[in-house]
Amino acid sequence: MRRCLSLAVLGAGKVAPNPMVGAVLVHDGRVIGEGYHRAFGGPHAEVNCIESVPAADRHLIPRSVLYVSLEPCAHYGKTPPCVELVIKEKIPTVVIGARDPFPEVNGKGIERLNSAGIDVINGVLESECVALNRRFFTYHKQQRPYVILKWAQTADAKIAAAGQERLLITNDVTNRLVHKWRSEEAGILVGKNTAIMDDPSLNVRLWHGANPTRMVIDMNLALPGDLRLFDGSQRTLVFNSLRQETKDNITWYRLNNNEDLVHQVIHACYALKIQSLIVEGGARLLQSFIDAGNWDEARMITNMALHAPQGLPAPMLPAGLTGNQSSITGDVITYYTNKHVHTA
Ligand code: AOF
Ligand code: ZN
Repeated sequence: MRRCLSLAVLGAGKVAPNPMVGAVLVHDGRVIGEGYHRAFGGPHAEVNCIESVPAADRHLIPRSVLYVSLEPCAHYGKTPPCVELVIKEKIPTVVIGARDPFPEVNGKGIERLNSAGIDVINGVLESECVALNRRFFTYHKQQRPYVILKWAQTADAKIAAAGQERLLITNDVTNRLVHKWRSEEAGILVGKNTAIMDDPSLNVRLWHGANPTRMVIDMNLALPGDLRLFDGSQRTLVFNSLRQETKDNITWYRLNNNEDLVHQVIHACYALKIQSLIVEGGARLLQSFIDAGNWDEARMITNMALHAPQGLPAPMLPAGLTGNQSSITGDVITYYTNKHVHTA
């Protein structure tokens, strides 16, 4: 199963919104086939695994054990059901990492294998298998996107200088890391003030990978149209209270002024099939996600050499949380997870 997980990860960045899945076929202690889900819309891990078995070993398939990090699918999606392939190949035993929360599968794969007389063992390295696809699991089990909060702060916990002056907190290396983070999520969100003050592009420039859908909250549509956010270069959502419309690459998405914004944004992401969200500021928007308890991870970059005594205070996580720290050329990154959130 560990090998399945290592294989699954090779699909990172290429399979979303599908999960990363790996499969290994073992005969009498020897691996005879391996595969993983390589690309969205392409063959599933099980198919690639069985196809990889050399001709000389094919006769061993009916006496082998198939390990797969996610329950084999039972539905006709972009590809036919993997359970039918397993049955056709007469594989007698299937070891599964975690049940697939996708409503079209969700236990039906296991049921189908069982009723074909195949031995099924489920839940092997389950928490690792769920953690690998935490965005996919959160989205389907909790009907909401996986939420990552990110901010950069000075040594005295300020995220901006006093006044209009722009404060560069992170260094070249941590900037790259932030772009890698962006490439890993489906959506990226900022508030109105950040959009005006920073005029951010919210794209992936310093790393290879897909751009997330960028999103801004501008309830009264007060943002100027010449911001980088509106240059049409990338799918963009404008949450507002006035307009519901899509033009070119920009969608105006109407929210209700009188209801909780965090909750509405989360709900909209679910409806739009956005499985994960990185929130990049400003402080007020980040704080409202924290106060609502609506977050899964927080990633805080601290420049230990910079101070801004009169600056804008950074968001405050709930008291008592401890994070894991790593250091990159003077910047310290602290990773927090919200313990109240369960994905399994
Ligand atoms: C598997 N093995 O390697 C993967 C699975 O549209 P499709 O046909 O690609 O189906 C996508 C769904 O299939 C996805 O939402 C998830 O439930 C499952 N993914 N299943 O047996 C795999 N990637
Ligand atoms: Zn499948």
